[in-house]
Amino acid sequence: MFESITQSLTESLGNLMRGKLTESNIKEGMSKVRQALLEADVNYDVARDFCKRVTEKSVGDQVLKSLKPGEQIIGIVYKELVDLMGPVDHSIAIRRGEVAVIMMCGLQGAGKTTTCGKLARMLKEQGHKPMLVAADLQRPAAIEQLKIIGEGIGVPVYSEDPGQSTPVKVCQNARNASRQYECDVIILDTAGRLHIDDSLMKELTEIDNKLMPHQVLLVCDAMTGQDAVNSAKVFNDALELDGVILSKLDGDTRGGAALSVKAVTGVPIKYIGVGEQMDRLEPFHPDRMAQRLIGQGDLATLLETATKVLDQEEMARQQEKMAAGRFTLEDFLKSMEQISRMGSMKSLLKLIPGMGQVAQAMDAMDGMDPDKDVKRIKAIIQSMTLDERQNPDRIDRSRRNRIARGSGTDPAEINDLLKQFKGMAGMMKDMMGMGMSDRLKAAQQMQGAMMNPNAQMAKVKGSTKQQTDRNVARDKKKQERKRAKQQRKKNKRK
Ligand SMILES: Nc1nc2c(ncn2[C@@H]2O[C@H](COP(=O)(O)OP(=O)(O)O)[C@@H](O)[C@H]2O)c(=O)[nH]1
Ligand SMILES: [Mg+2]
Repeated sequence: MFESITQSLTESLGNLMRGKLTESNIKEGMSKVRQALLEADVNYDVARDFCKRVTEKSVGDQVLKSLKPGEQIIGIVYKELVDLMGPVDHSIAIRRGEVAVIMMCGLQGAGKTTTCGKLARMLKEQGHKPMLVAADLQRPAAIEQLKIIGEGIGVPVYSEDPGQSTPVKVCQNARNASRQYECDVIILDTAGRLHIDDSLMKELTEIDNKLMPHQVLLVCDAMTGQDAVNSAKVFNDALELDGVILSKLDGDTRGGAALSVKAVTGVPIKYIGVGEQMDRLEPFHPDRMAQRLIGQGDLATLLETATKVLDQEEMARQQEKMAAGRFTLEDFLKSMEQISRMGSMKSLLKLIPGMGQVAQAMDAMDGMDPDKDVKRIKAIIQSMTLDERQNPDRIDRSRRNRIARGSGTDPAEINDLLKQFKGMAGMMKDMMGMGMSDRLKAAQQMQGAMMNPNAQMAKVKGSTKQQTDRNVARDKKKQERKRAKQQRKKNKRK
């Protein structure tokens, strides 16, 4: 998400961090920031005002004479970015004994119907009983699409024969019917048009006036950049929006819409759509987004995704196996599958502070693709029998050739994987074997090393080196024993 603006913002801020800061080079730096914003399709006035504010706050004596002026300026940019996109109130007030009405609107193809489903799924997970309402009578297929979505997430869908009804009637009848189903929130999937026109606005204001929705949310396609912002403005004038949901942020969007919507319309982005599947809706957090934009990653989202999508029981089982030294290639495959549920390796890297540039560098280099490696390793393990996955020592040359053929790889690659896996399993066992306090110490050391790479790295390196030395020694001993055994067998035969 937002690769190029993140890169250019990080670069221009990085330049400010180096060298002596004066009023004139701050201004020069800010004009680069402004250019980066414009290239990301941020609204012209928004970009200009943003840089003006940052410059005003940065050139004062307080900043320039401070100990670390560069860092102060990054702090100012961060805070201004947060203010530009926020604040956001994600709550959707649903009172007991009352049916809350959420009205979705937007242009055709923006993602309304999909987002209705995502929102219903999210509310259901929060313990509510949502109902979807097919209020788009423009396209016959729209009702069918909503029904399929409702079935998939286990949420009832209210619809009427489009020839016999009107959108307003459908919505009113749905509200009455929702009591029968004991639903506490209904989500109206309204019609869109390719462009804003009077008939659309008339239809929507009528629903708005009759139903008095608790929330009117506009779904905007992030890929359309400033067009999305302009349409948000028109919709807001007619309907007084409570929030915007920016869809398709998983695509190759430049980010201009996300950065301008709030400033231009005064309406905050509440949620973002990051994929076609029903679980791809996230609350929008301006602080996390700002952190990401200035190249600081987003660990909060990473941890949230991890607790949401990883199977905690399975992870605990695997941890036990690691500790007991019974972690097999089968388990390795399972844990890789778990991690890929969180997204691609590259997208995960970008969430880790400081790793965004690494992911970008990988993009620039041929043959550096962690996702390809994962795919290859998966293919290799999948070409093994269950017995081989659990007892990799049984993989001899002929089995290795078979696995290589099955996975479209080279026998040498299988060898490498088996060797790496052996080393890794040993290291994991050592880690798990450490007491809680030792593990904490190791983690602290690692953290210290990250904050101050030169001072602490030696220690951490030392400890992993000790472990590898131990592993090498152990492997050597094992091999010697094996050789001695084979020799004894030979001697017997003679
Ligand atoms: N990649 C991606 N596609 C989306 C997202 N939201 C919706 N879509 C796709 O956009 C297309 C139009 O969506 P739809 O809900 O039918 O739009 P509507 O006309 O506004 O109801 C569909 O192919 C959706 O799968 C999203 O967040 N990411
Ligand atoms: Mg639709």
